[in-house]
Amino acid sequence: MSKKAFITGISGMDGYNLSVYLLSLGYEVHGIIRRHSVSSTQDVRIANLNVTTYYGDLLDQSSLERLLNDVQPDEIYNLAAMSHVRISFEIPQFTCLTNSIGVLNILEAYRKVVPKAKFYQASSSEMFGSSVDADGYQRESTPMHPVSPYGVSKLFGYHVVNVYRQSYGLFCCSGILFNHSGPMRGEAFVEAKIVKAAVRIKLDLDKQLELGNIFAYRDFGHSKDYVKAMHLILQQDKPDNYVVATGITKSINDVANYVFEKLDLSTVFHLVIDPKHKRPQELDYLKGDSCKIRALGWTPEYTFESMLDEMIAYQMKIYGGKTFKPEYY
Ligand code: G4F
Repeated sequence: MSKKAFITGISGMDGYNLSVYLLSLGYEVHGIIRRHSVSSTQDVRIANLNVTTYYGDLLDQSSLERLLNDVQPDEIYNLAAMSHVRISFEIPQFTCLTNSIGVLNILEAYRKVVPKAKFYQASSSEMFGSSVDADGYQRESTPMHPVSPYGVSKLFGYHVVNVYRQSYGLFCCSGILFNHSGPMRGEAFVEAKIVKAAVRIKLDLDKQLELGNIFAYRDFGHSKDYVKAMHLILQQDKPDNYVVATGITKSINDVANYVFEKLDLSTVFHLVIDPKHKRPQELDYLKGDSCKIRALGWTPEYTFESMLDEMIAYQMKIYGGKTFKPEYY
């Protein structure tokens, strides 16, 4: 009989890529979608996948319990979140409710209804905040000092998963994922914003790109590689937490220069710095040491360059081919 997966946040980039991966492994895939008023854009990524979706919400305990009881999943992937760091400064309470209490809600539903299942929590490198080990890396043992409401909210989720593992013997784990992207990435995130703008400038559809702080460093991987890590984490004999990263760090300026040069453009003529895109407090530097998960056999297939090349090609197809798809957000 095929294994069953239950994914919160199934309509996001990782939800899409994880669904594709699990379907390729023969899983039956179920997931929840949060209802919002523009229903046409709600499941745009996953509309053509053979997955079963339901309305649900991390803040609606009753729907979580009912659906877990109906589906009886073998694996639960909690990917749902308010995932935008700058916006978490604007809606801190909603962010914390969803990313902290929401995790507690689904853990409680899991504990009560399907405690034999395995549980994956999407933890984030944003939890490290201003903390870096002396050798310039962040790893599982690095102290966490978040610098945003988002980082704090994710840290709660991370700790409560540890508490439920230790207190109740549940198979619940965190993947501490560093920035990851790909063609399905929402354009509110910087690398996707850069690629879309550069392609539009190249095609004379736009003139300039506005960015905030271009001197922050991030460790960028590809979502397709990172969803394989999520699955691998749940295939182990013992539950544990793992950093998932490439170990290579690039500034946002590096991203912009790579993308613009790839299109024979220059940031000198098209890039404008606008303080409105800056955060009240910035996380300056991320570089992950993923030795622990690499010891299980995980290794990323994409490089920084091949990931951005794929994203450029995807946007070129959308705008160059004049086949406008609904925009992701
Ligand atoms: O693309 P970003 O918004 O991603 P950020 O804040 O690193 O968060 C992402 O990665 C986390 C993992 O570390 C995830 F947990 C989280 O959900 C999300 O996927 O910003 C990246 C950097 C920041 O330093 C930001 O200040 O780019 C800088 N930046 C400069 N101009 C900009 C812009 N970011 C955005 N979104 N938009 C700009 O115009």
